[in-house]
Amino acid sequence: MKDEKIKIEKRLENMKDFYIKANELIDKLPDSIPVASKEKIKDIVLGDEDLKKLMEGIDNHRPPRIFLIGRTGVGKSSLINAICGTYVAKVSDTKSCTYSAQTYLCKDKDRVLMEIFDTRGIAESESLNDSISAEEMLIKEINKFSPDVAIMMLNCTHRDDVDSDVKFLKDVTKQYSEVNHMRLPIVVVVNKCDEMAPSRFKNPSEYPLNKIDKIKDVVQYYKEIIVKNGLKIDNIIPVSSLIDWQTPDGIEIGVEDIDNLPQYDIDNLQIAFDGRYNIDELKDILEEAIIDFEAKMGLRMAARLNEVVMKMSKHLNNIFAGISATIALTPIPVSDIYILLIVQALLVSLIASLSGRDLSLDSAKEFILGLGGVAGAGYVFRLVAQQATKFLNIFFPGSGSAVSSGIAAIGTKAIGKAAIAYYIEEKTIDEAKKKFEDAKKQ
Ligand SMILES: Nc1nc2c(ncn2[C@@H]2O[C@H](COP(=O)(O)OP(=O)(O)OP(=O)(O)O)[C@@H](O)[C@H]2O)c(=O)[nH]1
Ligand SMILES: [Mg+2]
Repeated sequence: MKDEKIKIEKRLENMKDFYIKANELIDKLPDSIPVASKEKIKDIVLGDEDLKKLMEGIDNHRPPRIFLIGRTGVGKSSLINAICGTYVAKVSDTKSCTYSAQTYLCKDKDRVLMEIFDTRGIAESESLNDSISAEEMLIKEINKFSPDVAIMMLNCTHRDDVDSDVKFLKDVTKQYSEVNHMRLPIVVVVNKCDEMAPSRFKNPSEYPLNKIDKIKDVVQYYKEIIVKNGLKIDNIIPVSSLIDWQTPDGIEIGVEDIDNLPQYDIDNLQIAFDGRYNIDELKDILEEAIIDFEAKMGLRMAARLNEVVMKMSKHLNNIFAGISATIALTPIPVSDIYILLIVQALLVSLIASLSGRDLSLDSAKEFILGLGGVAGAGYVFRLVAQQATKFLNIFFPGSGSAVSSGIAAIGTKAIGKAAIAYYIEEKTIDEAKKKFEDAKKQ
């Protein structure tokens, strides 16, 4: 597991190294491309803010700070495990706060995955007789913690009175935006869906329709309360955090006994039964909701490292589709088609670098031309502005002499998809070609 993580991080570094080299690579392009065009490519590709941020995110990610609010036993700790996909150690933070709240770091071995501010909610706050000051104190602590997102956890099977917590969150968001000059994203999670009747169906793929309908009703019920109280939320989602754990030697163990295990067993706990429902969807929602880019990347690194390469390559593909559209709109002293090819070659090389390979721009161009069925890389080098329309017809049949930004974006995306299939998913070149054709048709 740990080796796998190191490998993934190496692949990300590899991509970043290629990106850093891109400047030089563009300079080294054949002299038939005017310097002005090379500069243009650099401006557009290397000046692209999203791309810059993506690359920076590889180094500059930080554990997201999550403010969890929910009654005792609703499954806050379980949710964190479900999101991380491992049994995460909770390391108490010394700067801990009031009796009704606690901050801790979630760690997987030596990696800090997330910072959590965990509170049982205002209704369970111990100094109810002095609730105003308790509430104020809590809000102060929350602001000090400065969360990237708040998760409000509710129970699917008992419809608790949540009015007070909803009102409390409303106060929290009000003060948060005064302090931070931005909105606190809120995601509402309705947990323990597996326990909804018929509760014998624990495997999400086997949830019968009547169970799903009942879950929907509960979500609707909570939604109405939230709306009625005027709390603005980003999203609400029903989930199950159910994971049964086993030790490396295959003995199933209840969560309440885990802390008594030898440290080795705790570090190497495995999933015996995975009853997680909607957790991937929740990760998407959280990633969407978190505004700070470094925290967003941190969540991605914490929650879906094994999917990070795929996510990154898709992200790259979207960015380059945008870049291609920009190029098609920009007057460039040499036909934009050749420029597009170079940009697309950069994309292919970056995707290949994410797979751990070093692919030169020339080889990337060969790959692209291979998709179009043009044999031989030599063709590429002879390809100059005058021949561009021939090239155009390979990729964008019948599109005439100028490429519209829409077509440029679609073409680049199709090439990116083929590169992802071939380099990341290790499909055959024929399958990659098919991806390319399908994407173009779409
Ligand atoms: N069936 C089922 N059990 C769950 C789920 N989530 C949590 N549990 C169980 O509910 C119990 C409480 O879960 P915790 O994650 O400790 O709840 P918590 O909100 O962190 O509780 P406190 O830390 O005491 O506030 C544990 O026995 C969990 O195994 C779920 O989605 N489905
Ligand atoms: Mg807990």
